Amino acid sequence: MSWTIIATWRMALEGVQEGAKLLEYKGNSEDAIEKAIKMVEDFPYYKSVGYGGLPNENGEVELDAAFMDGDSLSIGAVAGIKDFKNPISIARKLSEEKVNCFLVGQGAEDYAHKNGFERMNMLTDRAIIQYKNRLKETVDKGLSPYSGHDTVGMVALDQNNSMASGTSTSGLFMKKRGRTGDSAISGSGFYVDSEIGGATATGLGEDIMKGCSSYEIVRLMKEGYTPQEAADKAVGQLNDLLIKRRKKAGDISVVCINNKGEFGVATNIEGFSFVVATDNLTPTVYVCSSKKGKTSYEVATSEWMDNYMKKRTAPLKLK
Ligand code: SD4
Repeated sequence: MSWTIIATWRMALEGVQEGAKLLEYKGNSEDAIEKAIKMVEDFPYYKSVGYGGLPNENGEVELDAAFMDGDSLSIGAVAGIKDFKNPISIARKLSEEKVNCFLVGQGAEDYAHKNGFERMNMLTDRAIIQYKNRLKETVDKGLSPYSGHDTVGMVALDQNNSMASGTSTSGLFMKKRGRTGDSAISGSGFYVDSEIGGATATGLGEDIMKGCSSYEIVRLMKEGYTPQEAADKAVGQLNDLLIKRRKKAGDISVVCINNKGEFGVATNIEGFSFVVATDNLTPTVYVCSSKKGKTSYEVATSEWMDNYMKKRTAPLKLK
């Protein structure tokens, strides 16, 4: 029987490897998503997800996460949650609630506490250095504070044809307190329906939400487009619309799979990476480029992989 798991960015590799093992041994897609995303959240060098995530402009790490079960269409999500170790697990637990399944800020923290989730200070020394340096640059040079993003988003299909999706992010570096993007918003940052397929997005949430990109991709797959066609069409159309109406489009990248496990990917930036594993493909990192609305991708070279980790783990100094 076939299975597939796909995720945004190279940082998902170790998680996808674990998720793939589960799927290979007939584990379900929900467990695979939670396990894989937890691994990304726990790795301190990834500065845009979970522990080690970069803070908002007040120096607080506010996290967003969501979980969706493609069989029941149940959704759970948290936004702006502070001081809890694994937002994806809280989102999954919330997906079991009939109402009150999307909680923000203090309400999300109260729920997590009541349900026994582990508390943790998510602000690392490394993130503090980046915050202080950025503050200095922003004040000194008047740079826009909105930069730095790499949300992890995943979709999985298991051997019972069940699908699930999840996201986790610290959002945009130096965001306003209380700001949330697409990642916790159903249809924008993620969507999955086991009878069709699923998609997840990363990039500038403010723009992704204008196109409800994940739902749009699933809708296009339902109309008969292949995952690759659906991804290119959804990203291309939103990119063009934003340029037409607003003169500018933010970063938009998506990955998706249909319920046969075929995958697609699209981006309007250079260098978007993603990870995919199937019953026929060991977990593999690809790097994308986009020309005239068509996305192509190549297996990441070992040099690219080495540089990626070196860059993430390089010592940081206060400027
Ligand atoms: C957000 N979409 O909060 C997220 C950030 C992100 O890759 O994806 N970064 O807007």
